[in-house]
Amino acid sequence: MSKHLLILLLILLSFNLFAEEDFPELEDFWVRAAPPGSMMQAAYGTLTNNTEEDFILIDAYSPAFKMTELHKSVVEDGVAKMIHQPKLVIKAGEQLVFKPGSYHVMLMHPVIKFGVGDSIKINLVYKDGDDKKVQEIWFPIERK
Ligand SMILES: [Cu+2]
Repeated sequence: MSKHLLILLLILLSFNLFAEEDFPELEDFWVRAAPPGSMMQAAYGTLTNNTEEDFILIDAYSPAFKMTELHKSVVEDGVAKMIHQPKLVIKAGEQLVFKPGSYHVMLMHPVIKFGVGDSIKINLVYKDGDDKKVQEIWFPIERK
């Protein structure tokens, strides 16, 4: 096999590997900075599904927190509450927006110290048939 053909095959193979790891695109993602000692923080961002398949977000976890959950903030009878979301479907071509007062990734009980200017890794877990697939994202800590 010629060297050029080998390189071409490697390039094609790597494109193929990337194709298998298609995920919704995440934009404007951030974690709201919290005062020291805070037990809860939230992550926000917009997930856009530019793929041909539907995505089902079922969980999230972060090495920086003991507990992570997918939540939605709602107001019921004038009372604000957060409801655990066991499954969020992002259909092909659609978006899921995590923003204050709505969907968010709830981050509870930090295990390391961090602040504005740092980034923390959050893994988004999608259902994949009987299996799961994980999208790793580094979220910047921001004050806004
Ligand atoms: Cu919450």
